[in-house]
Amino acid sequence: MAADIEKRINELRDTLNYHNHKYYVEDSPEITDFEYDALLRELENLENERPDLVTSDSPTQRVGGKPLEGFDKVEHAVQMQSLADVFNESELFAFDERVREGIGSSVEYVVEKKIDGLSVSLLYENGRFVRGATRGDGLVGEDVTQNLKTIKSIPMKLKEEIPLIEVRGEVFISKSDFIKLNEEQEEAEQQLFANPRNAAAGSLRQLDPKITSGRKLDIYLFNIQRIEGKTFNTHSETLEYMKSLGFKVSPGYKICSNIEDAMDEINRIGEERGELPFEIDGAVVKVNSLRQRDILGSTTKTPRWAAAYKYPAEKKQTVIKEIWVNVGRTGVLTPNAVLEPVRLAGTTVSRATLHNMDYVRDKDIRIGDTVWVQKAGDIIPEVVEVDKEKRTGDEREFVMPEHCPECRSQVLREEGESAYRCTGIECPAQLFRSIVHFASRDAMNIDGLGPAIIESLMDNGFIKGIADLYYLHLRKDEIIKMERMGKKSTDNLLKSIEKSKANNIDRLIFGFGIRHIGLRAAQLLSENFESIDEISSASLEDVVKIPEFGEKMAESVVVFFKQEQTLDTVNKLREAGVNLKSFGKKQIKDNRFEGKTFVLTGTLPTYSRSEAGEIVLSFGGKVSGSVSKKTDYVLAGEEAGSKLDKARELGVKIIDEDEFKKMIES
Ligand code: 0OX
Repeated sequence: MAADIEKRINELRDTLNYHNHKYYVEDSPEITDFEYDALLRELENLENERPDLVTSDSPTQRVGGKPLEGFDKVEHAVQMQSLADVFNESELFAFDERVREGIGSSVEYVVEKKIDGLSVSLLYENGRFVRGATRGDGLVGEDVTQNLKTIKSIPMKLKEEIPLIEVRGEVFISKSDFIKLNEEQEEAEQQLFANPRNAAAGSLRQLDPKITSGRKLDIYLFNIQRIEGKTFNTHSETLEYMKSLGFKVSPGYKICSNIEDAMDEINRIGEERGELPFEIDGAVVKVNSLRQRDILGSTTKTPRWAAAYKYPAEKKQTVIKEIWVNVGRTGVLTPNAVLEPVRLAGTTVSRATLHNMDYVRDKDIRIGDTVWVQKAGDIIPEVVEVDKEKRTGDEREFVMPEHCPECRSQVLREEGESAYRCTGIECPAQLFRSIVHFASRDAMNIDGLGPAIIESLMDNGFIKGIADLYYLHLRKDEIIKMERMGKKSTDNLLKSIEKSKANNIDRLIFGFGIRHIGLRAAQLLSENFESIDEISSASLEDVVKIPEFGEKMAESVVVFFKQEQTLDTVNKLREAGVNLKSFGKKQIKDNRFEGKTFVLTGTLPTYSRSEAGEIVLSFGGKVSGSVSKKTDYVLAGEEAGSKLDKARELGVKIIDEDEFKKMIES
């Protein structure tokens, strides 16, 4: 029986490795994701029964490592050299002359695409992946093994059990996954990545492998750094050998019999560049013969047998027909140029971002201008320069609208910020996000109202603003008929909505998603005013008086409650019977947390963050939104992100919910 389990585990690992290779390396899957998942689950179950049989290269071990404190340093056994750049044909021909002079005969070259990502080395012992490292300065890099394991095209086990091989490649993210990732970053109000290379680097250098695992990283291998027990004559032989071991190798490399052929291939790649699914920052020309490479040798940093040909970023001229404003899901207004369509780096471009108002002003971009456009990181078209010589005098200056083009609410620009934001609580551009936030645990805590249901309710036209949630009971029959709903779920949903009517107003204020008003600020507003109506009619001076409140926060509150949409929403909430009166000041139980500051991050097992925050306050402590040296405790739950990293960096005490419970129960 025990032997049977072991046999089945090995069988499953081989099968999973085979299908993994088919899917991620060869791009020709033979089974469905569903079938793959079933096999993986079977393996997981067997490994749970026999934890002694779990090996680090098992397909189940790709994600699951714990967040690291930091990366270990790795000294590279073979230096990871960089490449000397050439920028045009004559520089390439000069490189070829130096090569031929060094060798004394003609040479064959290999031309590869230069993938724009992050260079890494992968070490295998007896056919098993044992360690991966970033290039660093070429001599010492960082150990990112856990993160590399999450990249499915990296084999954990090679097709041949050779004693030792170390290969080099480039980790990258495809253009389409880069765009998706930035959309997600925007959604989470996180910093956007400037280009796919930064996205790949940022993802690989995450201390928490779960974050890396959620990013769609891929790899192309292009060099054997060292190997035991095998020799080769040419670079192309090494590439083919790497392929036979199961690696995903530099795509479409070409052997060229002289530099003219190499130049033709470089030009061809330059033309198809825009159409490629991944970003390249040039082409690499390498001497094919390994013996000739040895003769040529290296300078301190770069090999004499290779060169990187850098393409100029393609730029085209066109005319700005109009400038219109896009309202993002976070309410930020972005000016966009509507262009006379122009073919650029593989696509027809008719829109280009102007980033923000500062950019428009600095470059003096006007409607009707003839401009140069380029693709930022070769993907997102942007206006880079105005051709002022072509001005006729008919150009018009662009002015940011004072009211949101989507919902007509006031647009607000805060001091020191370049972003203009819509302040409308019912702005359709922000609605989905607003409702998800309104229903969340720390806000109105409406059980059963998750993103999928919110989306269906919106698609069916049942909610156009948050107040509509409190009128959903009138449409009960229609909701029951919605996909995946039914009577029981509808009853439960309506019950949770009904229950939330009795919440204190701190939850409601936080739920409104007013800029700069987090949990603590919402609580302070509820403690310092008797009702939503009183906050609504408060002046800037009244609000700024609240201890801990700054100008920015106060202005944000006052502007928000001045909006017609806000008053309208508040009235609808009142008519629906939602509590708009404050429960008053929180009672302090005892002062055990006096002088102590807590930061709450991640999802806790039983408390919501606002519940935990209320407990801290009730014991006289303070809750802060950011970690600093002054923080005493970071209470961290699942998927705690940068705050946890910062706490580790600063050596702040980190506690989990159990420890927290002990502190409050004692
Ligand atoms: C790439 C790439 C980078 C190997 C030895 C010297 C330079 N980004 O795609 N580097 C190299 O070659 C290294 N080849 C490539 N294809």
